[in-house]
Amino acid sequence: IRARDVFQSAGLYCLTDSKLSCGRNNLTIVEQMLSAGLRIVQYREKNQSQLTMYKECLAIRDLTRSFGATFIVNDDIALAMAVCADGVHVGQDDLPVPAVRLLVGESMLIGLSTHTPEQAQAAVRLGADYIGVGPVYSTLTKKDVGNPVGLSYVDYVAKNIALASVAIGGINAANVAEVIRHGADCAAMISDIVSAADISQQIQLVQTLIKQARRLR
Ligand code: TZP
Ligand code: MG
Repeated sequence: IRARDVFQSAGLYCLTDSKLSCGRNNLTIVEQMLSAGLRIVQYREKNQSQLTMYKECLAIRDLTRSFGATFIVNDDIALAMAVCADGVHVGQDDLPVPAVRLLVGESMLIGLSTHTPEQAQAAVRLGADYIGVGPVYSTLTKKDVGNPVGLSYVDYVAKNIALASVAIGGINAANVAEVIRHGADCAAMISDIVSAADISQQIQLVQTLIKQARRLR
C-alpha cells in the first residue's frame, strides 16, 4: 500500500536509454528529469560492461537520493543491490519474484512486467510491489516486445488488481492522458522523454497532462 502511494503520487515513471538520448549521457539526462520534478527513475541499459553500469548507476543513485526520488534498476538484481537501489524490475523470463525477494529482502521494491490478466493475478500472489502493464501501444524501443495489449488490459488492471500499475510501451505526450484516464497509476516513458530536445520542458508538459487526466477519471 505504501508502494502504491509512491506510484500514484509520482504519475510519471521515466527510464534511461543511452541509445535514444542523442549523445547526451545518462547522468545529464537524469539530472534534467529530476530537476523538472520527476519522482521515479529506472536505470535500463543494455550491452555495457558491469563496471560501466555500476559506476553510472552509483552516480544516478546519488542524484536520485539527493532529490528524494525513487530509483529502480532494470533486470540486474546484483547491480540493484550493489547500489542500494529502491527497487528492481524484472520480466516474465527473469528470476521468479519469490527468488528475487529472497535475494533483495523485504525493503526493496520488486516490479514485474505483465502482459495478461493471469500474469497480473500471479504478480499479486508472488508478492510483487508493482506491475508493468504493456506494451500498451506498439513501440520501437524494445526489440523483444510482444504485441500491444491495448487499453483494455489497463482497464482490467485498474478494476481488478490492487498493486500499483505502471503502463508502458509507446506512451507519449499525445496519448498519456488516455492511459491515465483508463486507470494506470503511472505512465512509463522512454523515447518521448529521453529523445526530447528539451527534457525538462517535456517532463513538465507530460506531468501537466497526467494531472489533468486524473481529474477527468
Ligand atoms: N517494456 C515494454 S515496452 C518498453 C519496455 C521497456 C519500451 C518503452 O519505450 P517507449 O519508447 O516509451 O515506447
Ligand atoms: Mg527485463
